[in-house]
Amino acid sequence: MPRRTLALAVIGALLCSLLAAGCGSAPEEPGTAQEPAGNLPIRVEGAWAQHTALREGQRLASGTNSVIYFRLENTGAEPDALVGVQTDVAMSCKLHETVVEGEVARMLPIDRIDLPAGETVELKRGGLHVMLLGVTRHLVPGDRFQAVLILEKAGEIPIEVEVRAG
Ligand SMILES: [Cu+2]
Repeated sequence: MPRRTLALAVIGALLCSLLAAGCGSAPEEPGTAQEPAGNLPIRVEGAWAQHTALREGQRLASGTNSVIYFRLENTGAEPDALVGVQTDVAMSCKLHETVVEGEVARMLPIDRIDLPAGETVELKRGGLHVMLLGVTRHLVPGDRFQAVLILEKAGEIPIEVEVRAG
């Protein structure tokens, strides 16, 4: 690749990662996050994230990703859907599902996770999950961080996520 083309490609990649930074504005309200205001029909349980620290003192590689899992219960009479997630521990968050084709598991981006009325949907390993792309700090087992779930009808639900080793 000629040098000029290479430089443009690098600039393009930087711009893309800047534009993808949709995740950085989650409100930081320690101690107040777990109780949703009002009587929201959506309950969030067991939120945890995969740790990033593989070895003590290891530096966080750029482009490190992680995952958040939780259960969502829709106790209401109306269907709802998870349409987005925000947190400041990652450059961006995407909803993914894991699809197994033969021996190969692949992750596919999805627009929404439907929550039928009266049902519980579990995000778990090998299935639906929230992908944290470009983690901005080490996630150490025992840490907690804030995230905001964005529901189509219920709106924003702040949650606290516990970091676990897996
Ligand atoms: Cu994924």
